[in-house]
Amino acid sequence: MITIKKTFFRSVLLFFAVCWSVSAQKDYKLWLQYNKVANADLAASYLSTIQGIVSLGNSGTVKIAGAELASGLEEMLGKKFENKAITSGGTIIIGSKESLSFEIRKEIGNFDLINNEGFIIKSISVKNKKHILITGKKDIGVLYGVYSFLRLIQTHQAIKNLNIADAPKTNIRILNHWDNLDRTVERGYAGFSLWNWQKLPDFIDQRYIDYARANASIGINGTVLTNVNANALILTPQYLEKVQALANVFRPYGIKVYLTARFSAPIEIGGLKTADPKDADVAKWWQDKAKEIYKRIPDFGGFLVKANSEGQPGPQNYGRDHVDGANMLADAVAPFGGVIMWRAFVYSEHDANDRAKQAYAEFVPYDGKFRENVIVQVKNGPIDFQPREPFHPIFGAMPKTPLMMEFQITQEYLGFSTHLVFLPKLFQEVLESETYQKGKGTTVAKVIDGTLTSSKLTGIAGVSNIGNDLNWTGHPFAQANWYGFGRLAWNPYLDSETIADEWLRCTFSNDENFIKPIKKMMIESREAVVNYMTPLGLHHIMDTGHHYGPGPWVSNLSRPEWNPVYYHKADKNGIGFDRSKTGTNATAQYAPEVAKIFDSMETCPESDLLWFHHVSWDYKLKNGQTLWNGLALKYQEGVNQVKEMQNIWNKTQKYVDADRFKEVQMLLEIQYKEAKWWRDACLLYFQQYSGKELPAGVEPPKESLDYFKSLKFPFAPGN
Ligand code: BDP
Repeated sequence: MITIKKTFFRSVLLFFAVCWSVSAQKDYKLWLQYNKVANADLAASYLSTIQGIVSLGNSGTVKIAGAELASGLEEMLGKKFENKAITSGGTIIIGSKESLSFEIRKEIGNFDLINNEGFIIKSISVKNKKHILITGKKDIGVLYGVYSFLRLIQTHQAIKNLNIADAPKTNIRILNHWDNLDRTVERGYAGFSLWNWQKLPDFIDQRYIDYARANASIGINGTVLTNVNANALILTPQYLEKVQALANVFRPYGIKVYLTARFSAPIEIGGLKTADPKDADVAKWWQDKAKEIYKRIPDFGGFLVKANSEGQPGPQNYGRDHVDGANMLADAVAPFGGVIMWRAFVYSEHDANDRAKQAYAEFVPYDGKFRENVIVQVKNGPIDFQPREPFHPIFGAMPKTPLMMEFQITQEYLGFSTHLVFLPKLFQEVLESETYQKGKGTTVAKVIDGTLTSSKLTGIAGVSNIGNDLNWTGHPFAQANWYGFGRLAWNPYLDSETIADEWLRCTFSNDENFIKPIKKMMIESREAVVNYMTPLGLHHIMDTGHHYGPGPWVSNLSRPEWNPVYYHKADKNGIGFDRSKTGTNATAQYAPEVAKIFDSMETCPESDLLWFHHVSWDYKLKNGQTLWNGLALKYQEGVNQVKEMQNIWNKTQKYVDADRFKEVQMLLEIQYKEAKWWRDACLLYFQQYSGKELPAGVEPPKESLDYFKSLKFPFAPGN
């Protein structure tokens, strides 16, 4: 009896252990699930086309490409694919231009359709035998081509008569990790930093390799390992040795390592008395530091710098300006091909001007003054990664300077990793915005991909949402934001719906009954968050410091522009920040065509209304509602949208593994609760000023304003 019980108990344990590991693997595998192709006809057609693999070339990158192809195909088609000779037919030939025989190369003809990172996938015929060729000018193109080919099968597309040429439209496609050396992550909601500094350089966690795979599969080619609020210690030999180990792991995946440079490092770790960029010893110190780094890491990408911003040191500490600082560092890395990504996220407590205007005011006069290897990194909007902001006016105003986009993938202001919000929708909105820099059609995307300026240095950065959580990003759907960021960095003209479609098929299922409703849910999720947090152009009304939950009442912070009351300006006359020409005239920082639209309440899109205008509570919105009623109804709409997301998700159980189904279900429940929290807290607070009743259709709050104000979150993550 006892043995039976024991055996039973053991098998139950084993059962759970197996279940756990299967689902844990699913979460962990991101969009690289490589699910078996269940449709027999489709699988048969793939199998009839593919007989084997021919791998040309010996580099680490081509070896990885071959291994990825073999294992991906095996998982999806249930068959091992041997290395074959070209003579046998039906092979997938992988190799860079150089590795191809003349006979095969001439099948491609023109390699100039692609750049050095691009790829070509083509059905070809050699001696009357059919093959699929995956090639590029360089090995990295071959790897990107392999991931793209695997994605065709992941998304159940035909692989007959292929003729695809694709290449990235930006050079620097990079994740910015705000990771500290103690492994906490600033604004990180998915656990601790991946970088285990204590065990590096000798212990190479499998996660580093899987991180590189995931990034390479979407074309990300750079990673800034450390927080913009930088620690100079990363530049000491003790840490550089560890950075070198990571760079060695990432290199064959085409990923360059970058670091943040603390401007005062020459003092802190160099023993100098100053960090003045015009001081010869300081410049020499950075030159030597660059030499030291490049000796270890010959393809080191360069530095990302946050200077004279939110208390970080910078050239202004010595009476110099951003150009002096950036150019001094640029000169240090230039001999090695390095770049400086200099951030334009600046605003000062000593400047009484509207915060939204400060970065433009400071940086635009520097246009054309930076060295060739400097790229200015600009946040998507003029304030700070809000659920919605109009595009940053700098994008239309520095034609002689390479500008790179900075998006935030981690959801600092968008509900952390408990809220489902599909960010590519937000990214797309920004990229499609018309700057009118050179008339109609000159969108933000055209500024940053260099079409407009023919800039050679182009890029898109995303503040990473990755941590050491089992599923990398905290929320299973936050993986889609990492994925979508990478896809948009590769091609800023991609549609977010296409991205959602791809991601869902690669991550969950190809079943249309699943794809259709869930895609719709993802696409609408962004507007839902805007509606229940900051509708009609409201912004920065999150609670203090951690930015978790509503705090429109906060007014006691030392710097005025850190207080939500600064941004919403609610009073008995109305609500909103007058940035039109009757107010701070921030609209004048845009091209006249854009300024004109934003300037008038009639033409300003209602989604940005309170960003640009202080509007009376009785103002009539386009739908005929008064502003107060319209605002309240928007908050309610956001809550309803989350309820609808729950309804949609609850119907998908049969298409999703049990664990991910449950995880998302629980997270949506949190999101629903918090959407109501946002609605109730904000409406109760603003009601003090409007003095009006909630309109019909808005659920009355169950708690008092004092209750919402009393909520404290001393250990909110990421702070
Ligand atoms: C703000 C974050 C802060 C960052 C800063 C930045 O709250 O943690 O350091 O941006 O981008 O949004 O430098």
